Amino acid sequence: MNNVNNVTKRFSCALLLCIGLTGIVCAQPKAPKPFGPIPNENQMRWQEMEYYAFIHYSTNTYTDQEWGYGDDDPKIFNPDKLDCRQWARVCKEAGMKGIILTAKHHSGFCLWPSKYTEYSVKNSPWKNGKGDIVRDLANACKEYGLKLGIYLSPWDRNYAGYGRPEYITYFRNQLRELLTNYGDIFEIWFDGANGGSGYYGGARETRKIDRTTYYDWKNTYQLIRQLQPKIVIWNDGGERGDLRWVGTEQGYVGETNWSLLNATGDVPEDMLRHGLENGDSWVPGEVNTSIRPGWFYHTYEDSRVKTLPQLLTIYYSSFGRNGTMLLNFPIDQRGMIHENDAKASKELAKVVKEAFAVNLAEKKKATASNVRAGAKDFSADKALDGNKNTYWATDDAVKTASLTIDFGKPTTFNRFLAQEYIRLGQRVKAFTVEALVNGAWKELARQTTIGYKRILILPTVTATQLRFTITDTKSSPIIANLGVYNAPQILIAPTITRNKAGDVMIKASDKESVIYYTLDGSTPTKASQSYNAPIPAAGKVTIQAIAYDPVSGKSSPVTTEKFDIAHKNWKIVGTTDEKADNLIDGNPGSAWYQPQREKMPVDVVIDLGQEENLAGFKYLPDQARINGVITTYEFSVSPDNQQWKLVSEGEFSNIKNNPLWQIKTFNPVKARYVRLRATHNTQNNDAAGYAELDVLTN
Ligand code: FUL
Repeated sequence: MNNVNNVTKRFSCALLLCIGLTGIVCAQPKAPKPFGPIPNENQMRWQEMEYYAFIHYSTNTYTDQEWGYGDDDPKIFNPDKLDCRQWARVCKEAGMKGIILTAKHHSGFCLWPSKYTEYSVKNSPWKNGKGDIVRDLANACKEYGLKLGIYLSPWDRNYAGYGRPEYITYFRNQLRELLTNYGDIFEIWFDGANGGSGYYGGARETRKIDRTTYYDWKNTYQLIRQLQPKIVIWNDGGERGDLRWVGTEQGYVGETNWSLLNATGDVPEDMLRHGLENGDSWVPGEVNTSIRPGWFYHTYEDSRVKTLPQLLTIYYSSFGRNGTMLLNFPIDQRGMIHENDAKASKELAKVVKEAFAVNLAEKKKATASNVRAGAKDFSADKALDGNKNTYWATDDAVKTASLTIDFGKPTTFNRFLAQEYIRLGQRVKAFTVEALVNGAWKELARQTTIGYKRILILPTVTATQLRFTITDTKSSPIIANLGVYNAPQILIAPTITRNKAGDVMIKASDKESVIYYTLDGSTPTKASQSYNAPIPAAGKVTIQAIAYDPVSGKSSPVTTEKFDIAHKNWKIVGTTDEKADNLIDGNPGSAWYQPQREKMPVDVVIDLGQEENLAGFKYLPDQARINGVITTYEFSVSPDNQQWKLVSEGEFSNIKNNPLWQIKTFNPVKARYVRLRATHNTQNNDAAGYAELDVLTN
């Protein structure tokens, strides 16, 4: 019936057009009008890039830090194999479209020989001070057909005048250098970390600024747009840019994701995550995350590179949810992207290519409950023609509509992709996906927004038809593209934990696979020991495990966990709260908070039960909540819980945005008691919380 309607409409349109040509008055082509805010050309070009790289590289790479203080000698910046062409090659092979480089991170060290400071590559031994990494990368990007973006930290912990008006002149001079000397820049990135302790030309003090006013962003933006009219501005600071942060560095944006915000006013975390349905401006989300736990390179993270399933999850949770994916590579001390990172990103590209190789819906028979009347063809098959500039549109008054794809034969699939024609606004508020299985409709998904691109992971089904129904929309829906795919199954690496008693538990994420493990450092295979019950492992131990699917013969990536001494005889001193054991129970999912009456500084003391040869400690903040996250600390040890010796103090850099394991090492010392003193937290109040606290022994 729908088909008949479509044919009749198309026929009458053609007829009207013909009459029009012969001179009789006829209806003009009736294309839908834009609804609400729409992207500008720069935002559109950026959105279509979908996937691009971040590169973090600075003096931090040579000091094992996440945030340089601004006082490190430029001489430590001495790579022996720095190769921007290798960076570009890896990014190209990963399927990325551009690279954003930390030209200057918070330490103030510049990767280009800025005229305005001595704190740059020009005073490093690399190329005898004659090098320019921004230049080398701009050239490499050109060679590999990639776009170049720049991260210029507004916070500068080296510059003597930071916090005073003179710094704004300095900052703009640097912007001018970067935006005039290196060709087209597609994106400029202004991080939100602003003001705090630093070297500041030797003053070594804490400088506070008001990030909404200090940088006079309005005039800075004007300068940027004048120098680079095609740029998009990312700003997590005081002034709304063209793009927004999604409120987390863990690699996801909300399932409901509007590309809208209001031009002014506060943006709480929840709004960063989901956008604002009725916002007055187009401010789409960019999902930034690192391929490793940290943004900068640390050798101890060589085994912590995100696994394929983790990267795939990020893929589906970023541009599968109307965002773009900005994946970071930390450059290692040689000046290269580490081979583990290159391998992981290449694997992701391969799997994504396989998953989306065949669109099972392309050019299949499509029927719609409503097709817009007009001279142009807005019929259902425009959503299946593989052309993102044509679309299925309905009459203006339509609030619900469905499009049915007839595969012509039973077809197996597990992915659904939809794209709105966002040049005319983001409209769809809710939709469902159903499959016709053995003659009955079965609901596979009930979801909210679509936007530029939405991809759903569905349970695998075999069906003859798929029905996509828009159940609610701000204005009549306009769908540019639909896709249906059958992605190969990917086995997820198991998780390994050890409880307080010293028993190791290994868990697969599915029920079908078998777990194999090793304790001797060798790579597990299906010939290794199979896991059936907790493994007693009280001392230092390295466990590696895989999940193996006997049906396909496929294995998951390997999970490696290194455990130090067991916590069996450990006790939290000075509290009767049983929950305090949560911080030494080996379960990152449980946490303990100091009682409310405690004021900073707040101590936690552990009795290790016997003297140990200590060489470091590890702190993991609560993974479920954002309060009680310690930022500065003092760590002391004692033989008797009386005489204390301070062995490490400092900051847990970037812990607010990236609340991961914080690892600190110190010169080996023998002791039975350890004390972590929290001196500040991310919220500047007295809360101190811990998911885990652990020690490293020599
Ligand atoms: C954060 C910074 O403080 C980190 O060091 C990193 O550059 C990340 C991309 O943004 O907020």
